[in-house]
Amino acid sequence: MPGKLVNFGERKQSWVILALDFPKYKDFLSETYRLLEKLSNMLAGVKIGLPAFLRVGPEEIGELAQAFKGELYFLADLKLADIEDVTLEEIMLIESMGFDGAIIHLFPQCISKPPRTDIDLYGLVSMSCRASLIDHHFQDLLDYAGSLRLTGVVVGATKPDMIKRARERLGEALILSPGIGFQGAAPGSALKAGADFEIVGRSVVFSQDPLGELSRIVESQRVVKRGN
Ligand code: BMP
Repeated sequence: MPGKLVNFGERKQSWVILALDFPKYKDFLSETYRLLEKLSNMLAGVKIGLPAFLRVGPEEIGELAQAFKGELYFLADLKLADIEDVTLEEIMLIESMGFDGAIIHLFPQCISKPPRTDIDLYGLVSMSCRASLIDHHFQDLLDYAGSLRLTGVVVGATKPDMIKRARERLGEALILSPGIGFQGAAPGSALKAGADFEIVGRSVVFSQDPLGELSRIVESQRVVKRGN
């Protein structure tokens, strides 16, 4: 399982995870199927956020994940930041829905040992927004992520120095970086700083030409990859 996301990236030559958050459409689910069919050749994965989850519900999200199995990596971003037993229950339910991975927030530090699960876990250790309280404890959070032996971490693309520090501290762990496009970070910039995947939402989803916009982002990534 840990290599699954990496394999999708290599196969598609795209290191984009599309963030699906905003239930902008009247019929979010059927629009999402159409969008993913159009974009799937150029996406490594899809991140399902809480608004989308609340809009369509777990059953239909599970069906969406099943429909694109083998084509896209499905990552659940349900802002998990609870006591250990509750978080473990949430992870188990996310796994049973067919997701390949889940993001957990590490700042509560409630998880006492590496969670036993077959899905990949990514610990959020810094955010793309200000989040200065979290950043104040960045090194501790990196150490904590290391001790939990997670698949990877989430670090904002708007903070390239922190991506570099995460890479130094965590070696081979995957680094996922949101904040590309709409939040100001340039496509490819997080990869350049040492991230493995860039999470992109609104700049593609809200574009008049999502395929064109995604193609431009992927091309920037390929340029960075060729330079590495
Ligand atoms: P957008 O490209 O539309 O800004 O979306 C970014 C996505 O990444 C959203 O789903 C958001 O919840 C997520 N995200 C983020 O932007 N910053 C973080 O620090 C952590 C996130 O999960």
